[in-house]
Amino acid sequence: MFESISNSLKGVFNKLRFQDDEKALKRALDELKKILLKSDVHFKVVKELLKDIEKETKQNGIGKANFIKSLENNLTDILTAPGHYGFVFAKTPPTVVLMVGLQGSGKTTTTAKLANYLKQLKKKKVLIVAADLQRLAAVEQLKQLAQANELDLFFDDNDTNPIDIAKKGVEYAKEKMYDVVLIDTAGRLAIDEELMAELKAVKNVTHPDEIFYVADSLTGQDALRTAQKFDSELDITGVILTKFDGDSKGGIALSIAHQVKKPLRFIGTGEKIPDLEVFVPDRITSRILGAGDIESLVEKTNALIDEKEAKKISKKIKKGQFNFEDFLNQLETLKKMGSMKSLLSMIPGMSQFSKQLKDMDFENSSDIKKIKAMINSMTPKERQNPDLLKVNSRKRRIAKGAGLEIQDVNRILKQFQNAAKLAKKFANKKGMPNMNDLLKQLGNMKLPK
Ligand SMILES: Nc1nc2c(ncn2[C@@H]2O[C@H](COP(=O)(O)OP(=O)(O)O)[C@@H](O)[C@H]2O)c(=O)[nH]1
Ligand SMILES: [Mg+2]
Repeated sequence: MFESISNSLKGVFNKLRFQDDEKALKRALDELKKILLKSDVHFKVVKELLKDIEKETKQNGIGKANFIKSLENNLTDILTAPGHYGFVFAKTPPTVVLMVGLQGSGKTTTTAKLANYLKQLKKKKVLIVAADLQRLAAVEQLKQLAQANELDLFFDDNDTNPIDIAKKGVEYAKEKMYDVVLIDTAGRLAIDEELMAELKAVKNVTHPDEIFYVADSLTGQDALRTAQKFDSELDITGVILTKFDGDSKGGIALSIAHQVKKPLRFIGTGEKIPDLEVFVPDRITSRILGAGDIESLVEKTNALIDEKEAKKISKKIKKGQFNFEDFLNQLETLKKMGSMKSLLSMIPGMSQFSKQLKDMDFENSSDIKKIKAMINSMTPKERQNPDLLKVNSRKRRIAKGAGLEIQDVNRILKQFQNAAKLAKKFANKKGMPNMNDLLKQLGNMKLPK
């Protein structure tokens, strides 16, 4: 995500002392310029940014703190294009959203992600309309996504006209009192007249409240040019950047906001359905500067953790009754939250770790597999009462059942005790589930490479 930009910025900041001279400022600005250009930030944006930072830093006094403050303000300014942020609902439902972009940019995946986000987090009734009839497998892909994630889908296998289907989809949504309709449209490998004509026709019959342009952030400056073209043809109302989890250099977010002057609304941070984040300019700046983004983390955690369940767990933790069954449930929740990397980058100071933990996969991590095997070999009583496991004969039986060595069992038990202890300490301080400590604890486990 923003790790590479954020890590390189540390080098820039270190070029400046608390109070410094113009020479040092110049060195820092030169370095900043190199990093921004390397991170895919458009040269016009870089030029403007450097000019403003130089001026402001000189005005406020050359030094590290003023330099960082000025960079922070200017980044946020650039990222704040006029328009809506996050998802905005129309005054009269349904809110109609057209999803447009090139083929492979992530439209279909993002449509499902957005539907899931609106359903789970905003508790809305959401309909997806399958209006991409270009690619044979497109409707099938949506059917699978919809089924796997319990999302409502409108499709018509007997109709080959996408404009018709889009229209019928919106009518159906009105009739069935949906809050939101997301229309997935066809893309092409490159912009062509036919595609634009089709999209304009879909726009004319559906009267969308929003047109989201979905861009693959890995395509760098190309994404910028295409966004401008889609905007001039269709007057888009927002941009969604996908594949921010990949080697995307991050600068494309700044370039699009600055050059297209349309707000970024969401970013896609992984292939899984929960891997979607609301784009909030100052939070993103904070992440670019390596300061983390606690608000987004809390939002994401809250969306997936059932409040009642969370309270129950907190109570148990406080009383020291946290058991293996709870532990297994917590792991399942973590799994649902999507990629570890995107979560870690939101925690202040943890962005460095995210590189190492990039491919951590809760389902397939060998340690998690061992823990699950071990818990599965326990009797229900043992799961609920970890104290029983102090008995060696029980440990031997569990090790045998799970195909583990007794050392493995001892190590995992120790980790579990530590996690429970830490959680208890934290729970007594304040309510919020103890992600930071839990992650640290998990970080002590041997993670898959
Ligand atoms: N890593 C990653 N992959 C993504 C993301 N969004 C989409 N993809 C992948 O990109 C590919 C194309 O996505 P798709 O939704 O079919 O694109 P469409 O042709 O625009 O509908 C698929 O393999 C998706 O899994 C993302 O945010 N991160
Ligand atoms: Mg598609």
